Amino acid sequence: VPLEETSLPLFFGWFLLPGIQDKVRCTSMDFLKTLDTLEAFKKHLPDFTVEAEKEVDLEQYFQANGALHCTTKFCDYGKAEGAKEYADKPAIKELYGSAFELSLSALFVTPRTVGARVSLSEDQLILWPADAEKEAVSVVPAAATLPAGSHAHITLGCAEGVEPQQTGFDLLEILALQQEGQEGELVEEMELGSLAYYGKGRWLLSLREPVSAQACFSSLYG
Ligand code: 2AM
Repeated sequence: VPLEETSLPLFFGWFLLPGIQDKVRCTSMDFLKTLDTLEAFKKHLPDFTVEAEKEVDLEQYFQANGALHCTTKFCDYGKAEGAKEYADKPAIKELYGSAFELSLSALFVTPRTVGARVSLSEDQLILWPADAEKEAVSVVPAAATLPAGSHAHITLGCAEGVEPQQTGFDLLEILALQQEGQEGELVEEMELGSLAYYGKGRWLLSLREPVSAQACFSSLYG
């Protein structure tokens, strides 16, 4: 393979620093541990999994994958559309290796993924690809009408056989429902925040106190 084809990373993104990774994993585990004991969750279990009679241990159900990060641009070593244009942007080069504070504003769970919503600041949106939401349109049509940055997330775990890419689609689906005016069914005020149900096994916990996560803007060659 010629060098010019391998000089771009698998993806660019914000990588959470080790201490905060542990904290976010613990928060997510606490949430999963509580969620699967709630009567409301048990009531909607058939929406969550086809094996209706069984209980679900959510901590076992999802598999963690690698260092926690928020992908900005998936480059696939240069094969992804717009990869080179993104890597060549002055802001990307300037801010490469810089520290940021990401704001994690919600946790969500679906039968496929568990993730954290990242609410990007103006400064952080500079690193966000202009077409990030539009790229998801084939999977989530309403994504085209969502504000820039809506897709920003951290994958915390995937069900067996599910690709991490799914996490962002699951988030966009929930945000699209909210934009249509569906508030979700408020299920419970939890210690961490308010829990709402959006049907089809989709749960969103809006954090009372957003988690502030230190992260380094960098890339992974994988
Ligand atoms: P994620 O950002 O939702 O977690 C390496 O596979 C990383 O790139 C993962 O973090 C993954 O999903 C993301 N990723 C994989 N394929 C992708 C794609 N086609 N588009 C956008 N992101 C992708």
